Amino acid sequence: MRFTSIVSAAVFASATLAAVVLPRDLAKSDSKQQAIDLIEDIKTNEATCNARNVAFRREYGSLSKEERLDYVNAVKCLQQLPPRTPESVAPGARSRQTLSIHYSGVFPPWHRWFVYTYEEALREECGYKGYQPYWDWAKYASAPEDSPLFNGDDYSLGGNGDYVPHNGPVIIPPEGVSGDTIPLPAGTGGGYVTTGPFANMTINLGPVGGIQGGAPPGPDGGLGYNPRGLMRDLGGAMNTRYANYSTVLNLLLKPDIEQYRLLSEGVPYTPEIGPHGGIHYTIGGDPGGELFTSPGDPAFWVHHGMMDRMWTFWQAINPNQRHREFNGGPYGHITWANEPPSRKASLGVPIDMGYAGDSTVIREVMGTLSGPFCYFYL
Ligand SMILES: *[C@@H]1O[C@H](CO)[C@@H](O)[C@H](O)[C@H]1NC(C)=O
Ligand SMILES: *[C@@H]1O[C@H](CO)[C@@H](O)[C@H](O)[C@H]1NC(C)=O
Ligand SMILES: [Cu+2]
Repeated sequence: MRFTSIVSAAVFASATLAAVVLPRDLAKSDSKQQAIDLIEDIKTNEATCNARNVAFRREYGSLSKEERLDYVNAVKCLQQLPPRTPESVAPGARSRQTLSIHYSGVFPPWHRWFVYTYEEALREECGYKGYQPYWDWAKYASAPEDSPLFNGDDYSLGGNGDYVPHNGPVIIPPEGVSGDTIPLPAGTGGGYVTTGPFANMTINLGPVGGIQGGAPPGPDGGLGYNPRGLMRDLGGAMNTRYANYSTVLNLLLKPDIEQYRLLSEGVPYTPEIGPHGGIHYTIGGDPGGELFTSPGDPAFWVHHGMMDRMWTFWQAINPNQRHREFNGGPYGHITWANEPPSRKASLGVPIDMGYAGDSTVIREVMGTLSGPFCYFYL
C-alpha cells in the first residue's frame, strides 16, 4: 500500500521533473552525496516552479517608492500602446462577456488568468521587472483615499476624485427580480481625479450604465468611443462595511468553494455584495464603479490582485482538494448565478480573453505554482 503510493507520487513527479536523473547504483556509493545532488537537481530544475524561481506579488504599500514608480510607468506605457481589439469588433468585445463571467464557474479562474495576462503584458511589452502588486483591502479600510495606493502622490495610482456632493450608488433589481432598491454608502470624492500619475486620465469605453448615481450610458450602449475624465469615489464607509479584517478572516475560514464565493462575491440584488463588489464600489466613479468597464481604472488590477490572493491563500489551506474544487454551489454553473439553470462548469471550460491575450482552460489555472504559473503572494 505504502509502496504503491510512493510509486504513484513518483509517477506524478516525473510529469513535472522530467530533467532530473536518478542515481543508478544506490548500494555502492555515498548516499549522503547522492541525496544532496539529487535534491539540488530537483530544486534547480528550471522547468519546475520551485523556491528559487517563484515570483512574489506584494502589497502596494510595501513596495519602495522606486518600485511603485516602475509599476506606475509600466501601466502608463501599456495604456499608450495601440489597442488590440480591431475597430470592426468595437471595444465592447470583453464587455459582452461580462455576464457569463460573473457568478459563474469561470469567475475565479478567469480573473486569475486576466490579471496574469495583464502582468505579462506589463513585463513583456513595457519592460516592467516587478510583479503585479495587490491592494490589501482591510489594511486601509477606514480611509483608502489616504493609502499609498490613492493618496495622490507621484508613487500612487492617482488620487481620489475631487469632492462633489453626491449620494452613493443604488442597486436596482432588474424587472422580474424581487427585492428593494439598495442604497450603498457614498465615498468622499465623486468627481474627477486631478492628482497623482493618473490625473486627468482619459477613459474611452463605456459606461454601459445600469447603476443609479453612476454616469448614464455612453454612445452605442456604452460600447462606442466616449472620451472623458477618470472619476473616483473612494471612501472608508463602503470599504469598512464590505472588506474589513473579519471579512478576510471569514473568507479564509470558509469550508468549501460555495461558501467562499457567496461571501467573496456576495449575492446579487441583496445588500451583501461581498468584498468583490464592495471594493469595486469603493473605487467607484467612472469607470471604476461599473461592472462592465471597471478594468479601465488602474485600480481594478490591484483589487483583482487581492481577489486572487485571497483565493490563493484559501486554496493553500488544503491544496490537494482545493486546486480541483471550483464548481460548487449556485456559482459553479455556466450561467450567471445559474440563471437560467445550466450545467456545472467543468475543468475543461475555456477561459476566453478575446483580444486581450491568449486563452486557456480552467484546469490550467487552478494553482499558482503549477501550469503556466509560478507565483505566490506575500
Ligand atoms: C488636470 O486638469 C485640471 C483641470 O482642467 C488642471 O487644473 C490640472 O492642471 C490638470 N492636471 C494635470 C496633471 O494635467
Ligand atoms: C465587516 O465586514 C462584514 C462583511 O464581510 C460586515 O458584516 C461587518 O459589518 C463589517 N464590519 C464593520 C465594522 O463594518
Ligand atoms: Cu471585479
